[in-house]
Amino acid sequence: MRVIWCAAGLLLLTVGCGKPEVPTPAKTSANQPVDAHAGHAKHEHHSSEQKKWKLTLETEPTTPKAGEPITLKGHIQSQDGTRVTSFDVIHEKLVHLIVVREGLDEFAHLHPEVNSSGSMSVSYEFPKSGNYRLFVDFQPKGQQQTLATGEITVAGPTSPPQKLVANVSNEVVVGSIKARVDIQASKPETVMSFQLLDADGAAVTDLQPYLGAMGHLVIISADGREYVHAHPTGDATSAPDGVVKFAAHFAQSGLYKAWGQFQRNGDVLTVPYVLNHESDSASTHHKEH
Ligand SMILES: [Cu+2]
Repeated sequence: MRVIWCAAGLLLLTVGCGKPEVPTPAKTSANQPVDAHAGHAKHEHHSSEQKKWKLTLETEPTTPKAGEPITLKGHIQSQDGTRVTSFDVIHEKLVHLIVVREGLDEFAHLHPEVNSSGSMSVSYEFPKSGNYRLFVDFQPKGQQQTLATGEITVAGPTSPPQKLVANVSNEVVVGSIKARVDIQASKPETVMSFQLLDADGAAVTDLQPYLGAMGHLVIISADGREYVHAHPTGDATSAPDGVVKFAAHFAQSGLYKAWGQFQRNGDVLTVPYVLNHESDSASTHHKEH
């Protein structure tokens, strides 16, 4: 296992001897979270925040292979090398770990255990080979919510990254649920709304709070550089009409993939949606069908 530090503090963890296809090192601003307006002050990311965090990752076994369970471990250091050992709880968890494959066809939202020395540990099984990007969404005690990113290359049968394509229909079917996605792009924030319907078209009336909110929304740019963890507008603890709205600030135009997560009957439902964000247009209504 080779561990490489890039200038911008981006950790590349590569496995094996082959030269991995690695994205260019992040530019100064590239690792900064997108300003995410969440309706709660403490969840807002500020683009003025220039602090860098280093994420060191390792896996057991050292060579992660697609379809094989591994233990993923890591810790975070501030720019001066100080390890982050105490965290403020964000949405019931000390750290939220988002894992995506290059091309954004695979997504996982994990909650590693964190010990008193700040070591994170979680079991995971990478579904496919390829390059994965990891986002640790956390809040060092007494500071602002922030982000540390890393990368892992996973061995296994070749599985080239998929080209990201914007959804043409605003309806997404996930199991027995249909989600109708509506996007109101305006300044300063874009409102993304998910209307959840049963197989028979009736509104889902029994959504449960998931990690302290009626839903969670992660949005990542096609190149994996920008990350938003938005939360519902308002502080509602129920959504009797099956509608959950999120607000997010996009830094620039481009293709993004969003994953809305909701809980029903104790199960987490993940609704993926690819959108083309145009930051210049005052309103980009998604076409009906
Ligand atoms: Cu989480």
